[in-house]
Amino acid sequence: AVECGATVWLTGLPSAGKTTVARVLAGRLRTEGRRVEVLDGDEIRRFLSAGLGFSREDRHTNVQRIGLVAEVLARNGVFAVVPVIAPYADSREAVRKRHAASDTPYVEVHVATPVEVCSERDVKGLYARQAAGALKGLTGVDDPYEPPLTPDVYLPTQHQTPQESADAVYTALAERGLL
Ligand code: GGZ
Repeated sequence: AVECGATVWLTGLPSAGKTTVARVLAGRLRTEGRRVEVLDGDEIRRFLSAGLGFSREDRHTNVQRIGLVAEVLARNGVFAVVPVIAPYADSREAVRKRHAASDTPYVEVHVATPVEVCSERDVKGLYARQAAGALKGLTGVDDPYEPPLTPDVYLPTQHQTPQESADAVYTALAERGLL
């Protein structure tokens, strides 16, 4: 029998804290002996999704590719933690459906940091570049972000520490019987 895995998808705006929460969660799961892979959007875009841009179509393709990798890992007992924007509801729904079809657990986490807080944090300087006119099509500013209407976990990170956010996800995994 294969050990239980799951895909944990952290969707949210740039600088919402997706990667930070993913790392804290991954650390806790590893400490407890779980196998974990963090599939970071940034890294994936350099390899698996090299050549894709930020059009609606390219973002959809990117999300489907990452979804497939996560599903394969999760099906084989790994916790695939995915801090990727995934701005379109239908893209996320397609990933969820593929998981359901193979009976693979899928947990959607909305890293729901308000855009004002994200642009204040601006970890990568994207909001500043957009404001300066050097970047067009920034998610949440001049490109769409369709928030999940019924996420499995909702994280208002502006009121939480990264540890508290990660713990909320961990608790949701436990409540789903995935740990
Ligand atoms: C959103 C952008 C954009 C635009 C570049 N909009 O934090 P980063 O900066 O280094 O990593 C982010 C990455 C987002 O890729 P994802 O694969 O998560 O996005 S999606 O699900 O929409 O495919 C961000 C950077 O790319 N980046 N330009 N215009 N993020």
